[in-house]
Amino acid sequence: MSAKEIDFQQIFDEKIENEVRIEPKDWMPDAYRKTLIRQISQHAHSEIVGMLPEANWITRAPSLNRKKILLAKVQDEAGHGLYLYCAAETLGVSRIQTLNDLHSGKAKYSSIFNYPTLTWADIGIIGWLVDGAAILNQVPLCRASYGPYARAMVRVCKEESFHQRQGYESLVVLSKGSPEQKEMLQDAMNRWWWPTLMMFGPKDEESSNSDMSMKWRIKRFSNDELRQRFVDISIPQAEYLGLTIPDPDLKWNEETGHYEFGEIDWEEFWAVVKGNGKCNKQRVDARRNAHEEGAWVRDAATAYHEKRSKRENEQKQHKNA
Ligand code: BYC
Repeated sequence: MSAKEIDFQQIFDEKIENEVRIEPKDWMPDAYRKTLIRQISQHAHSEIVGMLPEANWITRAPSLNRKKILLAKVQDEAGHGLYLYCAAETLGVSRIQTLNDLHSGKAKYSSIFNYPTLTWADIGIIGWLVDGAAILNQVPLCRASYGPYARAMVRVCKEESFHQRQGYESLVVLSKGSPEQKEMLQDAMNRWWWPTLMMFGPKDEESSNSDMSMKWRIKRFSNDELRQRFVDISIPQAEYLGLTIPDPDLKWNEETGHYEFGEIDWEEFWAVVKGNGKCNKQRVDARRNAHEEGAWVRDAATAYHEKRSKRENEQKQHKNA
């Protein structure tokens, strides 16, 4: 490192220490930039791919009101993806490069979206559990050291809170319904509980990025801490819905004040992360097709922009003449 770089490093370290946000034009270590691009782009892809399992139910929502709510929610997720792609761009990576990585299957996105949505109860469960897990993970990210990421998270979290509530509310209705509706709800719980716990990432001792991300104050809590918090919050909510948790090892520990829960199937987690989940191929194909089918919109927008710039330049030249 040159003397100049050592100075920059010191300024950077002091900012992190004093909770001063790092902004796009500030000097930052390459590894910090790289890990932010990695996490923010994965996060953006998760939002966009995450639209697919729910969009699958827009045409089949059981009432006009549920359809409106679901449409609004799925549209919010698109917005989250766009804020996050913009935040990644501030770090010097182009949108097309990021998207190409998703379409080629190189980029990761949250494992949870590689599971199918088989019944209407799955949609409520996604709102309650998946958005609930996302909130727990994302609220601390509102204090992430990188300004554009932290600011994007503030708005995202407000919307996630509505998503979580609409999901839980729809499940309360099902939980008071017919025996078939109750059975459908329990079946959804059985299929989504464990994949939701996997959303928080590998256990702490296997989390390769955590140490540095905590040091840089991108992450504030470890994967296991957030997972435990999620379990503690969700069990009473599940009990209110009359649900059984699909975990025979689950028990309350009076001494620690936390629930103890069974071992996650890490083989399944890594298989899904590596592209071998039930819907990985379907999800990436759907995104790639959507991108290809949207080419004419991008071409039209570019042509319009060029035409407008040309006209503006001509008008300027005319004025100056
Ligand atoms: N799935 O060292 P670790 C939403 C990877 S969308 C796949 O602990 P880190 C919603 C990890 O990337 C919200 N991969 O990593 C949308 C790493 O691989 P690389 C999604 C996972 O980054 C629509 C390796 O495993 N939320 O709410 O310190 C509808 C080792 O992990 C997963 C976010 O994206 C996983 N679950 O911690 C409804 C939050 N977990 O990159 C809802 C932002 C880990 O080294 N991200 N991996 O090759 C984060 O907070 C962190 O990146 C994580 C992982 C906690 C997820």
